[in-house]
Amino acid sequence: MSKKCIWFLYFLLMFAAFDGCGKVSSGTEHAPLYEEVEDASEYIVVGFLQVGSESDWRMGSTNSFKNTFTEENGYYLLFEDAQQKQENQLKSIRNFILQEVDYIILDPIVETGWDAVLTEARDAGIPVILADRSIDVEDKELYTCWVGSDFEKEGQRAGEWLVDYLQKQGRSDEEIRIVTLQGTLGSTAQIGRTAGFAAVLEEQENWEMLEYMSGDFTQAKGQEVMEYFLDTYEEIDVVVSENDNMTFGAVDAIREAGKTCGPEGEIIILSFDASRAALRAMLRGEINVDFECNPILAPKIEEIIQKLENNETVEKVQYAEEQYFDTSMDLEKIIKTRTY
Ligand code: GYE
Repeated sequence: MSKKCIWFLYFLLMFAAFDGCGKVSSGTEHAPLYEEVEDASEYIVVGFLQVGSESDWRMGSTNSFKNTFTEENGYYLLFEDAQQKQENQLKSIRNFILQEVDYIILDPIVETGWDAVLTEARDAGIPVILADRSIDVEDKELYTCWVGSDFEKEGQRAGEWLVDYLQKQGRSDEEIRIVTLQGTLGSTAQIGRTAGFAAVLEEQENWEMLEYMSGDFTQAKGQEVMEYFLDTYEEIDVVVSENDNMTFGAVDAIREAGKTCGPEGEIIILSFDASRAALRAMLRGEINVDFECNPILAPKIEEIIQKLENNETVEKVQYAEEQYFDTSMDLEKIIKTRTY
């Protein structure tokens, strides 16, 4: 099938997805239609399945893909925002297969449930590259490679930071009560961060994890869950929040409950992502420490695609470099260098 035909098919599929009010029924954001593309065969056509737009991290990731896979760079990017629903990603992969895209880049919302659809992609001869989160499939050949973060290391680093911080505060022998705001359950970021922190927690006799609960990586749910924690537990010493946006919600809930947090407050806050907005909140004294997670993955993936185009082999797993930030650092200077 020629690329022109593919675009025509795409046009028809999108047309079929419109409901009577002229809105896209799946609620996802769609790429430009056939008529807007002069000749797609000039480009490497990449279908990217984004998780959603739930966080600052996510916006950084979206910008990274949109700025890298440009027509100027020789790409035509089909961008799908799944609004945090795996069923939307499954549908979009099947659409990409029908359109015979050259590559599929998948940021999977959760780890399980991909075997069938990725077998379809393999049968169609379309390479699948995983970005950010990973998947749990029996046959690892169903994807070409994964570029993301070592989430378990991030969680472990958070636990080790807390051991060290409490020691410096002379609180090593105190009873430490912790709650965790988890990300989307079953996502690699949640699984890894929870497991990494738990490995350190297990070794501390005086730490108690009061409860784990998911805030789905959003500010609104983060606030709701934190309100519940504050209503339920009289004493909370530490909040582990698996992303910055849930942290913003948690900080609001703490304030509304008449409590304080951060280096000078009652509750120690550990966060993940290290977005610019969170580092600003740290400057205001609301967060103690933030473990970086790098969303700028598209340039590395573009390099991989170029290698694949030249029939070169690529590494199966590639981790992004990461660090952490706390108030002992020159945050004003660091904020200026942040890109998300
Ligand atoms: O931490 C969070 C986002 O998968 C690493 O997803 C990503 C996570 C990130 O919603 O802010």
